[in-house]
Amino acid sequence: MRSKSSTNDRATTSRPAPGLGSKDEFLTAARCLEIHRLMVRARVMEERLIKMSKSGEGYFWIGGPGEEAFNACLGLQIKCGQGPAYDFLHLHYRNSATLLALGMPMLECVRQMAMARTDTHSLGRNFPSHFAKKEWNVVPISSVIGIQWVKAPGTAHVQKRLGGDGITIVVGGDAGTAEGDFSSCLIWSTRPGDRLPVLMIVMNNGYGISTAHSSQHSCAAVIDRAAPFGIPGEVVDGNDPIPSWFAIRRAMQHCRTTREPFMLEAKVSRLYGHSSSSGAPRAGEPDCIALLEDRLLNARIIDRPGFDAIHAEAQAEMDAAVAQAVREPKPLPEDVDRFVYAPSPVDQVYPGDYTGLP
Ligand SMILES: Cc1ncc(C[n+]2csc(CCOP(=O)(O)OP(=O)(O)O)c2C)c(N)n1
Repeated sequence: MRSKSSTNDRATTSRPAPGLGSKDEFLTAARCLEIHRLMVRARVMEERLIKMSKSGEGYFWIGGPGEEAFNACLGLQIKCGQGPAYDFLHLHYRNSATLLALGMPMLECVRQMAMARTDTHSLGRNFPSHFAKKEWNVVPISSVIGIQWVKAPGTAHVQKRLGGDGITIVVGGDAGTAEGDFSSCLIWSTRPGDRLPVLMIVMNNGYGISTAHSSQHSCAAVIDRAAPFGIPGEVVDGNDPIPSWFAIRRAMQHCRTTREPFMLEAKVSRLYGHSSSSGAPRAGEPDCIALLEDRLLNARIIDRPGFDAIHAEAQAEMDAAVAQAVREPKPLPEDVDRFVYAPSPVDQVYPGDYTGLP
């Protein structure tokens, strides 16, 4: 683990500290509060989504409580836009804080949970937090784990060929790295003469559903598996936004400037179990929001009423989003295969046969 942030955030005078962290890795108070607010919005949203899955306003929940610190820092540093000049995002189903950091309103996430036809990510037909957003290069998130790893070298290849500093960011859980797709990513990102600007991020929460990481992987860290390919890596405490911010910054900088891959492994908590299928009970793991709030209070950057206002604001946004999304229309039968297959010239040759095979 490279760095622990902060050494001594506690203000020694009655004046607020200018920020959190150490001399080498320091975030201003304004940046800390921006990250904190995003983390709170993501948490409030996810906790309500869990309730929706239990109340019949939705049917299944999976999401990112416990990954907010790292994911908010990731979203704030992405070069966001459409096309290869911008970063491509091959995310997983625990990245809601990243999307909020990019500017997504909660309503978009709630519409997917409520299976509303207004859901722009999947027309109300996919699981929650399975985002797809062309304008931000968010490649559709699949519930088939691992496949993002094998798609990532494709967008990175285009980015390398066209020039510019756009990079490809691929995110997955630790258990998913046991899939062959992860190895394919390592191999295709490091072909001789064609190494690619892929930032590989492994969110290590210690489990794949109920399989403990220690029972599956024989190496000490997932990044050790990148070393034989010459891919540098770093393990970071993903529950702490300060080292996370700087590890992401270094990793992005490496990929942007060298046009080569890098691997980051973030150690995070899984605060509500795997999904609603395991009941989504609260786990007794470290909570990144509580940890950050303690430090912000100690540094006198904000007081308790300040936190209350931030939580209330997030709650109000979520209440309004739920009230709206549950009233909106559901998909129609004819929506079932809309946007599933892109039109192609073969359609005219073999009308009605999507495979294009004779
Ligand atoms: C190809 C495939 N195999 C199995 C599953 C079932 N499955 C869904 S999530 C999951 C565990 C994923 O664990 P990890 O990659 O560590 O991510 P986490 O959910 O812990 O964030 C499994 C096995 C699946 N969706 N797709």
